[in-house]
Amino acid sequence: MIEDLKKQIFEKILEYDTIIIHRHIRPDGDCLGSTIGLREILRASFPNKKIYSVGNNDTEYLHFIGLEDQIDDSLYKDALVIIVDTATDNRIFDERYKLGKFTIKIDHHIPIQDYANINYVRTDFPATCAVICDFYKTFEEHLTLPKSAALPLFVGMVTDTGRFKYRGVSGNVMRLAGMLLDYELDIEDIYARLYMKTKEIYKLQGYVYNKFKTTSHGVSYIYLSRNKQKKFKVDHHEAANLVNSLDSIKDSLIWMIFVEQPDKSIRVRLRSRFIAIDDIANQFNGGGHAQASGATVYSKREMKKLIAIADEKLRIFKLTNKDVF
Ligand SMILES: [Mn+2]
Repeated sequence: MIEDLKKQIFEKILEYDTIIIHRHIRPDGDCLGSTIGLREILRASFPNKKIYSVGNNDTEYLHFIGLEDQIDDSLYKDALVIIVDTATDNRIFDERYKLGKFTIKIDHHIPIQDYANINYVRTDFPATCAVICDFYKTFEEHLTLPKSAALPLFVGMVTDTGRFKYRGVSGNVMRLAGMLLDYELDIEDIYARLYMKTKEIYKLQGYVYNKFKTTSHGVSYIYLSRNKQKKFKVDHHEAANLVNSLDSIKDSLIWMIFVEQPDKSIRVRLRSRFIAIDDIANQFNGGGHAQASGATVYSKREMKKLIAIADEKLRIFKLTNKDVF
């Protein structure tokens, strides 16, 4: 089945002279890494085809892996469109993917929507970049992987695996990453570029470290109002990323950040180890993964309720799991 799908995709790539790669809105490292990585493989392998990776280059910190292309609508006529790293069609950037003649989805998220003509989804891989590398390995004899592809693909693997830290990282994934490192990528340079933070974020992080609270059974949390965000000159997206600052507190198995939004609602990011919290997120207009979820509450009172539910969950968990803290 998997081998079959790969073969079908390869045949479509051979068949079309114009190939246009799309991705999701608000792209991260894996998203841009897989679009640019795939583009560079295809360009190096098929110099006579027209290959584009469509985007507006709005993610500055990732410009070092390569830039996206701005193309004319007319190119879509008779084009093959490949959409990477995108689970649902409402998240595809941009609408013009519909103008293509044939569409292929390549992804690693839980498949909730088959929006393309061929849908190739590998939830066994932790990053779409790994899916692309695996595809390359399968057709190695017919494809070329240049250094300009190795860099974006490696970056995508690093970012989507939390620097090779998540469970989805298998021996196979490490071998694929190793294949990319063999291009003599400068790993220190890459990490330095990816994990730079502004001094404003550092200051706010200091505030989070000083002011976070912990409930009696170990839920650590912090609330960041609009005023605080303004005071520290940090926007609400950046503020929400600070949830990770609370990730390794002994005896605190659940941690969360509450960030007041411009519309006054409160965005919640929930994280945990050893215990699932997606059920809590589901009760508060959210959802996600077992140990990384998001939710929204609309008042301080609702926020307290959410914290109380998490605390109670930990109380019960700790009764039966005495040695995992
Ligand atoms: Mn991804």
